[in-house]
Amino acid sequence: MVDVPQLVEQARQGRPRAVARLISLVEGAAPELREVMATLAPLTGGAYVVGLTGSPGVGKSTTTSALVTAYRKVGKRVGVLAVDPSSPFSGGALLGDRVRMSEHASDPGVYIRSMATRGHLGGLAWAAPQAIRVLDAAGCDVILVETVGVGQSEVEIASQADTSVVLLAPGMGDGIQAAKAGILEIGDVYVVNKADRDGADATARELNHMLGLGESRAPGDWRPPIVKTVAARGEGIDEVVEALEKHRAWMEEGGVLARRRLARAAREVETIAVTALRSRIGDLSGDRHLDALAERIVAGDTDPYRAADELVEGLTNGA
Ligand SMILES: Nc1nc2c(ncn2[C@@H]2O[C@H](COP(=O)(O)OP(=O)(O)OP(=O)(O)O)[C@@H](O)[C@H]2O)c(=O)[nH]1
Ligand SMILES: [Mg+2]
Repeated sequence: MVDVPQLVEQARQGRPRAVARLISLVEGAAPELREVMATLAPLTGGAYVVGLTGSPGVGKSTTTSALVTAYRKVGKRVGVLAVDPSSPFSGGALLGDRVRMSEHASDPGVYIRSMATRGHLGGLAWAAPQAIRVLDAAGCDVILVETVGVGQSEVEIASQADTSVVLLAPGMGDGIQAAKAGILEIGDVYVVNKADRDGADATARELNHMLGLGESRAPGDWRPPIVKTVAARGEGIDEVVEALEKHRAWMEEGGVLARRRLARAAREVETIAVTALRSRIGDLSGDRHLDALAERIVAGDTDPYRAADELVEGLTNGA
């Protein structure tokens, strides 16, 4: 038996093993998951969640690590969640990340966790947001969420963040790749990393053009800044922090932060409900009620839409 309230209390005191245990309960969809989430609920909402996305090798982990250093300097507690939506394994692509973050491994003010989100339990789309809740309740002031890979899942995870950072690097045809993947539009802050290489200015210009950043905006609208960095040497990182703080202040002033968090909560409920429904429907193969509906469809007595309505109603009423 897991003593959830005790575990949560220890996590709040900053004990890394308690935080790790809680995230494992979440990730494994343990029977205690509901009690964990219920216990955490009143303790969340204090953390600022920053998502970092971009093509493989662009420098997300290096930038994340440098941001951790910057936030630690001003005494913030930092959580790092590296999410790999394409892999059923924790580790793998994320192993390199651990190496790059190793300088923070012994810092009790930093909590680092990798998470694979594919492979079981309906894609675990719901798991990353719940892991963020654990870090939030554990008292992290800032949570940095790095997503490996490019694609829809990345956009999905970015939507869990208060502020999304999109990273590019010169000479990778990156702008076009990112545009194709649909991640170009989601940035609140853009980082052109590896500015020590040729072409950083050109990449920044191209980005500026593609996003129409030079065009005029309505007063009060957010104009996403483009920051050039050499994350490997920590250059430009203070400017990234400054851009993040500006975006956060802008969101707080205009009520955008509250609206984003409402939308996020709504999506969380939706994802959990859909996952639950899907798993109940999956449990139905060979079910008599479903078989009977199928027979009625084949016989022309009902249509698949009416049958689906009946099925869903039956499932939710039986809850
Ligand atoms: N020249 C140069 N190399 C950098 C810079 N930042 C990171 N790198 C190198 O780029 C490589 C990839 O960096 P990572 O931080 O692992 O990139 P990532 O985006 O996290 O990679 P994945 O997690 O595999 O998608 C590493 O070898 C880094 O040392 C930089 O500013 N300049
Ligand atoms: Mg990485």
